[in-house]
Amino acid sequence: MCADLVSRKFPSDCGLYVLLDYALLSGRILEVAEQVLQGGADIIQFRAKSPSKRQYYEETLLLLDLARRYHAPFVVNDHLDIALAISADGIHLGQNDLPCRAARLLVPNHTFLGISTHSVEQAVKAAEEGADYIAIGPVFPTSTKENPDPVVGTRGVSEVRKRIGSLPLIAIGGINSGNVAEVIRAGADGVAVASAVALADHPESATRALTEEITRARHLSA
Ligand code: 3NM
Repeated sequence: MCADLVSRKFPSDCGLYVLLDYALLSGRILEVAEQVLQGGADIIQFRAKSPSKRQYYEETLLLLDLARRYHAPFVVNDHLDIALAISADGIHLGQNDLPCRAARLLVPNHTFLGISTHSVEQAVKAAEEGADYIAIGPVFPTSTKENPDPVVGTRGVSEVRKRIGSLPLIAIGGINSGNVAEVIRAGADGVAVASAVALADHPESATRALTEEITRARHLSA
């Protein structure tokens, strides 16, 4: 266990982290972003694999402005240059992006750096290389990510929790209001969701239902 690995900047009380996925939401991103912020999402991230960098940048500016109005941290996925250019609150990188150690040299102190991991080994490495939070997944099967890694289950969440001390741990992949409690009980500080809100008839109510479940599960595990 690495008890000294404590994040300096990531909001450690983050329960619900919403991924605004371009492919799921195309054309509705701003509308749904506002609904999830009204529903109590703690953090929003813009995730887009297809648009050009310029398009990503333009969308990002609009989302940043919205997030600022709700005082919610805004995270850029993959594009470190865009995160720096717009002074995003955080940058999130995957296993095929710039390694954590290299990104750490470029990311300013006031910007938090999150890393997607899919095994205990990757999570420990990211923690040792200076990640401010770790995302572990997929916890359950997901259709949102192309070619997802094998599911790690709630057991994977517990194993990572034991190895990274108090560094914030965000679980991701197939999480919804029906299974979020077991993920929190397994040791995640919070969860990241895409389809559970993007595909809901009422994204705001779906967000609220998730945050309520997270609060309940935290009280029961305390
Ligand atoms: N990353 P949903 S799973 C973007 O395992 C992403 O790192 C994952 O979407 C990982 O909540 C995933 O719809 C998809 O399952 C999350």
